[in-house]
Amino acid sequence: MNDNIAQVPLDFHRYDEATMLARATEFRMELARRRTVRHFSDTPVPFAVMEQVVRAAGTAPSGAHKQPWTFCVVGNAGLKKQIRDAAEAEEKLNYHGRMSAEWIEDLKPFNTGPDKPFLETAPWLVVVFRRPYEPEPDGRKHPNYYVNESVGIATGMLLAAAHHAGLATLTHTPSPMDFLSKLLGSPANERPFLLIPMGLPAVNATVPTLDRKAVQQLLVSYI
Ligand code: IYR
Repeated sequence: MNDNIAQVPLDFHRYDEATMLARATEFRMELARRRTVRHFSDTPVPFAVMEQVVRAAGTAPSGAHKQPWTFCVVGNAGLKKQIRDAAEAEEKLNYHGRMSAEWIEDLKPFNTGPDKPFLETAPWLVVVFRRPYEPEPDGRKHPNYYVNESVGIATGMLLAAAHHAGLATLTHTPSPMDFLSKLLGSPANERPFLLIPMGLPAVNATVPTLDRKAVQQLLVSYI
């Protein structure tokens, strides 16, 4: 045991087996209703909700508990427009040459393209940053560990928290994403990881029919 750091009693809820199964099933069914949404309403969502959702993401485990993430929540209309313009400029190059024919073909069911109106329509854009290192006071770079894994887990928790709160999300990957660092003035040790519009779906929002892997396809068990 580590005797340098004070230990405290674990706050843990124990359930009987029936309750455990009921809770696991209920949560799975709630998550199963989450869909990536590409048509947003401009209905405002209180910042207080965003704060709770980001705090939920911040409970994620991370390498050596370095918490190598920053969540930038953008609601300012002017900034959203600048982000949209810059993202669309990159996406034009992607869709008209940088992406393979195979990739374009794989995206057909999702009706994506270089136009990204949701970057202005959604009330909030959450820019997730990964922090590969922390600057030391003497200017040295102190590395973080398992940064992609940690930020990936935190982002999954962010999406689940948003869904639970009744917010739709889109995991958007404009590429390359350097423009976000410039527009948001982020420090050198923050690198954009994902751009996630959040808000309510447009009233007429549709989503493509898609199958999820059946349990037999995604679960391998040795019991
Ligand atoms: N970044 C582009 C292309 C794109 C790529 C994948 I993989 C997607 O699942 C969806 C889109 C865009 O955002 O349009």
